Parts: sequence; structure tokens; C-alpha cells
Amino acid sequence: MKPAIVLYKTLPADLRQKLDEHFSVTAFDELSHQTFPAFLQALKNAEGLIGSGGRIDADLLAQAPKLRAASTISVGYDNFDVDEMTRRNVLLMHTPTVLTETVADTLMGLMLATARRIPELDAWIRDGHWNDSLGADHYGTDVHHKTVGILGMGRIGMALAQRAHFGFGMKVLYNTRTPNPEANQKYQAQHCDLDTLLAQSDFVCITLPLTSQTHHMIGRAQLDKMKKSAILINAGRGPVIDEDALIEALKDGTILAAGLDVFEREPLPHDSDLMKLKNVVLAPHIGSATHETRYGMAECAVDNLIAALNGTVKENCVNPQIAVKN
Ligand code: 8YV
Repeated sequence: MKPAIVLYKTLPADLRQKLDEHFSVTAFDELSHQTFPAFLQALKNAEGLIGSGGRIDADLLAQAPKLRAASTISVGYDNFDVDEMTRRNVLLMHTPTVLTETVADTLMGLMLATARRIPELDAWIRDGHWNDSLGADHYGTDVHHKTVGILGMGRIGMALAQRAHFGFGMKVLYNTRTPNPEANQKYQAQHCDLDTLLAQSDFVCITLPLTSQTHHMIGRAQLDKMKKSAILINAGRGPVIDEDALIEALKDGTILAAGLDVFEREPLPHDSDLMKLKNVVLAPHIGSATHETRYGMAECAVDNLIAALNGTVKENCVNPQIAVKN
């Protein structure tokens, strides 16, 4: 008998077929209030779980007594209780490499769009204001040859540093717990403490995961240390920034602007003050959202689940210590 699994995301047809070849699949398009009772019911027999989003916490895991592996279609796994999974011998698989370049493109895109005010000026044209040559009121600021400060220098930080250094001639500063000699050597990146990075960067770019250490790492005190001309970019996780503090800093001119792909609450509430500010570029969590990369992530997650349930895990495991036991 094929192992039972629960799928909670719509997959491309060929990948769905691949799952069906290996498993008996109960599928949901996504997790919602409507689908949640049936999802819980299906979890009771499930050995595997695959999808993205949702909160997979201890209460939910308690309702999945047969679960052996979960495969998230994402690099981030802050929505999983990893300690509880490890305690229950449930493998957690993720997609750490396939989206790196695409997310770095998103970061670079947000830097350019925010600094050059592209969405704001697009709206300005559409509203019929382009009747004369452009005045200084609508000028942006340069990106090339400025200083970018990267928080986190993992795969995505490295791919951003590569673009910034080689493509835009930028000076690269970064803050991590331990220096990254490869970044220093390849991109002449300089490791520095957070305060130095905040004080010296024209662009502060967040590529960090959400953990108890990174939660609200950028709050009022940190925003006060940034240049008045600085631009803050976040494509990591929303709660790394204290969003209320950021809104105040954008309103009172503490920093110049922000480009945000992630938020404390997603979807962004329609009454968020961020929507009212002209000096913010908003993106609806598009970091990895290209056809090619989303396909690659789904394919990786399907292969990860097959490996996890077959006991052939070689990579992409968040808690590999239990793979050995399997
Ligand atoms: C995901 C992301 O696509 O991989 C991540 O961690 O944030 C995005 O790339 C997101 O989780 C939605 O599926």
C-alpha cells in the first residue's frame, strides 16, 4: 500500500502525477477555514505532508500521530515547530537552494524601484501628471557605487552581494554572527557590527530568516542609527522589522524610504498605514514568485518528500539528526 500523504497546495500537473505514483494523496488547494476540518481529518492517517504556508505547531502535530515527514515548498520554515517535530521523529524538508538567484533579483529590483521611485512615477503618469519635463521633486537617488549593508550572508545574501559588487560597483558591508571569508574574498565584502552597518549603509537589505533572535531586530533604535538618506529593503520575513516603528520612521523622515516584500501580517491588512505612504514600495511576497522558480521549488519539495519517506534523504533536511535514525 502506498503511504498516505496530505497535499495543501496546487501543484503543476506533472508533479501532482509524480506524487500520485508514490503516495495515496489527499489534496487541498490551500489551507483555509473552510478546508481546515477536512485537512485535520486527513492528517490522522498521513505519513507525509507537503505544501506551503499555514502554522504547523505542536497542537497540529498532536493530531498527526503517523506523520514521518513534512516537506515545505519554501526555504523558510518559521511556521513549523521544529523542536516538536524532532521530538516526534518527524523530518522537516525545505527548498534552500532553488530560489536563491530569484530572491536576489527581487532584492535588487526593490532597491532600484524604491531608489528610482518607479512605481510612484508610473502611477503619476497614469494619473495624467506628465505634461512637462521632470522636476527635482521627482528625482530619485543613485544605486550604483553606493554602500549596501546586508543583514545575513547566506545563499541569498551572497547572490545579492554578487549583483551589488559586480553589477553595480557597490561597496558591500554585512552583519552575521560569524564572518563569511568567501564573501570577503569574492565581493570584497566587509563584516561589521550592526551599528556600523546601519550608520554607513545607503541601502540596508534584510535577507534573514525569522527566529527568536531576529524578531524585531530592526526597531526604532536601529532606524535612528541609519542615514536620513537610507533605504531599507526587506525580503526576509516581515517580523524582522518592527513595522509600527518603521511606519513612524518613514513618516517623520528618519529614513528616506523602504522597499518591502514581506510584512508582519500577510496579506497586508487593507488599512495598513504602509499603503498611505509614497516613500514605500510594496510587493506581495514575490521573492521567489516566478514561473521557473516556483516550479523548481515544487519539484524539489516533491523529491524531498519522496526521499524522506523512502529513507534516502541526502540534502534539504532541517533536522537531519533524525534521518539517521529512520
Ligand atoms: C515562499 C518564501 O514562496 O521560500 C520562502 O521561504 O518566503 C517564499 O519563497 C513562500 O513561503 C510562499 O510559498
